[in-house]
Amino acid sequence: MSDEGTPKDTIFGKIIRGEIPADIVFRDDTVTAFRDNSPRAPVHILLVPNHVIPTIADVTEADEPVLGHMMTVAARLAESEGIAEDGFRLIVNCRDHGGQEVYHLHMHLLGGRPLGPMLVR
Ligand code: DGP
Repeated sequence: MSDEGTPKDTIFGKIIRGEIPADIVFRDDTVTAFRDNSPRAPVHILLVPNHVIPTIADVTEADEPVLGHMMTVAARLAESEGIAEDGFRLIVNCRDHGGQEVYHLHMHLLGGRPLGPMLVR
């Protein structure tokens, strides 16, 4: 099912549909992963479900397969990017206080250097 033209459609929908360019590193029927265009670490990849879920607060039990698959894809990408052994961080920002900019659920995969404390105090 395409989200094109729905109010939920975002820039990530356009990337998933190939309407705007992105450095895509993985794609299957469920998930697309591409490099963040404003990277905060040597490796900064966004993993996005192909179908729009606006935020992690909107998930239901029906989304559990895609959410689990995103974790598996993240682990495999960490290996292929060479950051699995040293370690990495997965982040899902949610809504205003979480700093979410794009309202299409996505998980950040970050690594390639020590990432410091989880949050600035
Ligand atoms: P968040 O704050 O969690 O919603 O993160 C959104 C991220 O998306 C941010 O790190 C920058 C990235 N981003 C925004 N627009 C684009 C785009 O058009 N292409 C790519 N590759 N990344 C984008």
